[in-house]
Amino acid sequence: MKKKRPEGIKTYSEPAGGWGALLAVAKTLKHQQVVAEGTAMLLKANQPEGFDCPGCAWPDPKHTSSFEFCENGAKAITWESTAKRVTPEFFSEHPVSELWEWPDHKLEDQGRLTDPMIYDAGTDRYRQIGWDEAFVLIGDALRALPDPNMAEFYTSGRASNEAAFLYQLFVRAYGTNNFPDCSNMCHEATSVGLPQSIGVGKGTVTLEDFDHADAIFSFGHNPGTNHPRMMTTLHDAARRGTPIIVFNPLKERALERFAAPQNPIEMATFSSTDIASAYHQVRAGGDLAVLKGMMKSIFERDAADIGSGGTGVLDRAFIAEHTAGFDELRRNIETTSWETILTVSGLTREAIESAVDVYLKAKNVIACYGMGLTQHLNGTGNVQQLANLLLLRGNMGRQGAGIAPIRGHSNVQGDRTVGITEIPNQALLDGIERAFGFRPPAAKGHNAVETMQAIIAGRSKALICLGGNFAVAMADPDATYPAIRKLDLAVHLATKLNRTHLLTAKTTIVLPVLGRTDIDIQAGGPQSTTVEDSMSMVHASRGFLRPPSPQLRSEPSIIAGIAKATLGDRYGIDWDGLVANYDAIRDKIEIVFPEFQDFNRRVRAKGGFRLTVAASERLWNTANGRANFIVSSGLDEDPALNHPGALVLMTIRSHDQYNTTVYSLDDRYRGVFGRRDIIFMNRIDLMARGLKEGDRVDVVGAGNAGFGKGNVRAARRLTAVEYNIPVGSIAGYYPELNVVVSLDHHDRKSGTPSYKGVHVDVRRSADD
Ligand SMILES: Nc1nc2c(c(=O)[nH]1)N[C@H]1C(S)=C(S)[C@@H](COP(=O)(O)OP(=O)(O)OC[C@H]3O[C@@H](n4cnc5c(=O)[nH]c(N)nc54)[C@H](O)[C@@H]3O)O[C@H]1N2
Ligand SMILES: Nc1nc2c(c(=O)[nH]1)N[C@H]1C(S)=C(S)[C@@H](COP(=O)(O)OP(=O)(O)OC[C@H]3O[C@@H](n4cnc5c(=O)[nH]c(N)nc54)[C@H](O)[C@@H]3O)O[C@H]1N2
Ligand SMILES: [Mo]
Repeated sequence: MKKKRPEGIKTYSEPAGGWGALLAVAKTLKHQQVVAEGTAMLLKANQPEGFDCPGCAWPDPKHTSSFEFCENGAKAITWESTAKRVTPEFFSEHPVSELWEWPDHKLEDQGRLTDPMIYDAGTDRYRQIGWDEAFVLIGDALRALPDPNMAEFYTSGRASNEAAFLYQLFVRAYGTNNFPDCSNMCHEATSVGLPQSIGVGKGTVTLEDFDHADAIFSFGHNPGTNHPRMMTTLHDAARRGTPIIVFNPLKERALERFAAPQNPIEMATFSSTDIASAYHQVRAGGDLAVLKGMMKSIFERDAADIGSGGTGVLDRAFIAEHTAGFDELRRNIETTSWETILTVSGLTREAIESAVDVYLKAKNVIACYGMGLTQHLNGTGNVQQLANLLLLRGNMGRQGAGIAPIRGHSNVQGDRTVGITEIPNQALLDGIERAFGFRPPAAKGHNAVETMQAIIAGRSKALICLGGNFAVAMADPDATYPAIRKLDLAVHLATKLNRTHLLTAKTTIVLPVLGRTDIDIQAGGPQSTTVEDSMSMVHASRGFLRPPSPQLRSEPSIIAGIAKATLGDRYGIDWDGLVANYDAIRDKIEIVFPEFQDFNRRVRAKGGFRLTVAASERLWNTANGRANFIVSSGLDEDPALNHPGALVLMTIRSHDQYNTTVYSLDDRYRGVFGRRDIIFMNRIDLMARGLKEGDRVDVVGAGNAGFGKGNVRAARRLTAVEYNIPVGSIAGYYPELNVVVSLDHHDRKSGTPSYKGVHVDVRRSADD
């Protein structure tokens, strides 16, 4: 007998991509009432002469000018180029307390912000304000703080290099390094882990390297949804017969099979290509065990080979010439038992050995990874163990081999490159002094978690956000929301309305910005901005849609306005001159960061240019000048060791969302339609709790004190969905589940919140 499934839950058996994707784009275009130009815009995306898609940070294939179809890129673009508007009239009709009750999806779906607005507590409404008046209020409030370190300056990774560079210049001239950043919640484990391992916090491969890889390993990322243009690369590799080994608790459809919308045969015949040659459903948080297991097997095979007269399976010449720490690593791996490795990973010995077979057979290996590795208590350790695995066979700094962190926001990597960091190094401080003649503060500032802690403690009194939806993206809203409401000043540069804007402080100002798709005209004429993708390629981007309102200003010009109102002519920085023509900003970037040498000329070349990544040339900018094998002790993410009986919750993205932006309530590939209030669980975990699919449940956070000790962190009345997921792991949607994540549940080394390793229990809802 066929079981009745909960409402909106189906089994989706189509491949990813294909006709389903084309249909989804058509729907989005209609829903957003995209202006006619918007459709033409889609055709320009990721073209050498076009603009950079705000959807993700995957690079564009060089030298091609054919339109690369991407369903979620299309959604990102149409979402921005919508014909819907949020006007002063909208705000006068809806008090903030009413808007607060709206779902996140509905808030953003109202369209583009058209005017600068200030919150009026008397009427509980936002009302229009002039730009200059807004700048003066912000400047006065910032100058009124007794210490610049009492202000926090958040950046979300859509900001261009030019905007981010001006922003960090302003903030450092103001006097602080408080730079919380979306990257702190994302690839911070990469930014902290890889510099220690290989001397650079970025990936070492280029797009071309994928053509030369003999095997591709994929850990914890979902490209069919989050980096759809990567599917072209994986699809090509799979068709060439390159093994693709996936480690992911969920069977993500695009990693199983994919129909390329630009492949006429697959489209006409409804066929598809298998992507993963082996798919290992590791337990959430089990990657450290997998990686240690693979290395353990490699050491065992190496010893056996040498024992029988061979030369071993390691790249000994590379290890001797380029690395340090090999013996310590081997000792650490030898002390880790197979029993622990298998329990924590949830995989069989055969599965791990089969992955090692592929790894050792391949001359050149690329390892890709995403949030499944970084957003864990041991995120930095995970990243470093992956680097160790590659270094054992010299899979770093040669063609067809290397490490590929798959970045999030389209310019999150670039923002970091041009100075958004709470820990400025000597070179950055010297560079700013060289370019602008002042010495910026050197003291470490706040990252995202530290920012929220300072706001909660009342130590910080102002928050300025260059984009994003900071409060919703962070953990523990029960603690952060009331704290943000106590600030003196909250300022948001934004394209669309979101919940963080509704957390009103003493003075709250929302400033509408031009998006990536909009034409940006300054005193010196139409401007382009630049971005850096996941593979360190820097290229120009120019929007060409008419802006949604004549009131909108560009991010650089707004930052300059705030800077002038705050700093006057401190240090003699010519803010107007910088904004008149962004070439002037790029000239300064080049002085501060010599790797941008000849920036304005090189960025005008077709396809842009690649920033040097020393590790790609086997130059190791580490303290000891070598690539380091780094030990990560224990397998301490085993939930049983921390909270007996706990389940491990991973908070993930649906197919129809962009971070906190929810395009629709569907998650097609996972068979979820019209809802997000669900939790994916294994049948065994359901049965163990006397539950079945369709039951209403509460997900209760374990916190630090363990369960039941006055802990009220919970997401209530979710519907349990029986799903193909390892026993002990459960999954639900970000950001709704951030209520169960505690703020101090983060990677000890990088501060990355452990969004994929939340210790929870699931209980039947009380009133059910
Ligand atoms: N359309 C769209 N594109 C996006 C985004 C978006 O929200 N929507 N967000 C952008 C941003 S900022 C980012 S950072 C990236 C995010 O891109 P991804 O890194 O793909 O992020 P997630 O969807 O959060 O999770 C990735 C995968 O990790 C798996 N996973 C969870 N826990 C574990 C684990 O412990 N081990 C392993 N091996 N796997 C695990 C999940 O099953 C899921 O498949 O995408 C960017 N691009
Ligand atoms: N539980 C859980 N939490 C997570 C994650 C997770 O996997 N699980 N992922 C984390 C990750 S990887 C990230 S990167 C963060 C994301 O955190 P954020 O980057 O802060 O969040 P977004 O949802 O991308 O921000 C959306 C808002 O950005 C604004 N915006 C869009 N385009 C522009 C633009 O061009 N300019 C400006 N100024 N504003 C713009 C719009 O107003 C929109 O409402 O969330 C993190 N939080
Ligand atoms: Mo991200």
